Amino acid sequence: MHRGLLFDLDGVLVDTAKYHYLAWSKIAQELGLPFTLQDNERLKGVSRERSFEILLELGGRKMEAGKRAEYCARKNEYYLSCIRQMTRREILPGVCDFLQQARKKDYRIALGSASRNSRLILERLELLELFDAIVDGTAVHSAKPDPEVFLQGAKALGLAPGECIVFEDARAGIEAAHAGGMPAVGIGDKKDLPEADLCLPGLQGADLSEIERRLAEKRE
Ligand code: G16
Ligand code: MG
Repeated sequence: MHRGLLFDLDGVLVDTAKYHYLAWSKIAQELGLPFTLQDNERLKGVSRERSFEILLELGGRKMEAGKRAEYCARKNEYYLSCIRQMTRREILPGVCDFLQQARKKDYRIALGSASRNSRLILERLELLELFDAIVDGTAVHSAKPDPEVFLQGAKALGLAPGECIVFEDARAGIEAAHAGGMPAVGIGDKKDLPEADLCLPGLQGADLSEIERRLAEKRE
């Protein structure tokens, strides 16, 4: 039995990738850079600054650091204008029930996200009070696959890393969990997340006892 659950935000609790895509598309258009929905896959779980570097690489362009920071700030303004409109209807299916189930079973709950906007998003979704700790891009120096975000999450919950389970939709996040000594439940397809200890299509219908049982089986 574990005692804590660490959740990634984008792709696990809510689909913010579509808003990141809209915001980066505007920037790409302003700069005359090519950018498709397929390209956006490469930005998932990646920091804002690294995302912009990838965008520039896609168009074979270079830009000095000061200018890059300006574009990142503008992208965030576009992104925020989407986020401010979000409602609870955008919470991914099954998330609320799963968090309630976890609380009833006395698991401690933390967020482990790369986003510097995570608090605002959880507030908009009225999920903030279900979390015992928030660790996000405002507190973390090394991005996933570095385990820092999840190690800080476990620490904030007062638990050892091995007492926590990570829920992640990105390969870098699964890698981060394992590097931190935590099992990882992949949200998505096993073929996209081959390193995950087990995969679920989403949190809808997910059962914590069943997850614990499958993780224990894997350990044996
Ligand atoms: C999320 C998204 C990434 C985004 C990053 C930083 O990570 O998946 O696409 O670039 O946050 O977001 P922001 O610009 O809001 O600081 P995660 O870890 O929640 O999947
Ligand atoms: Mg994610």
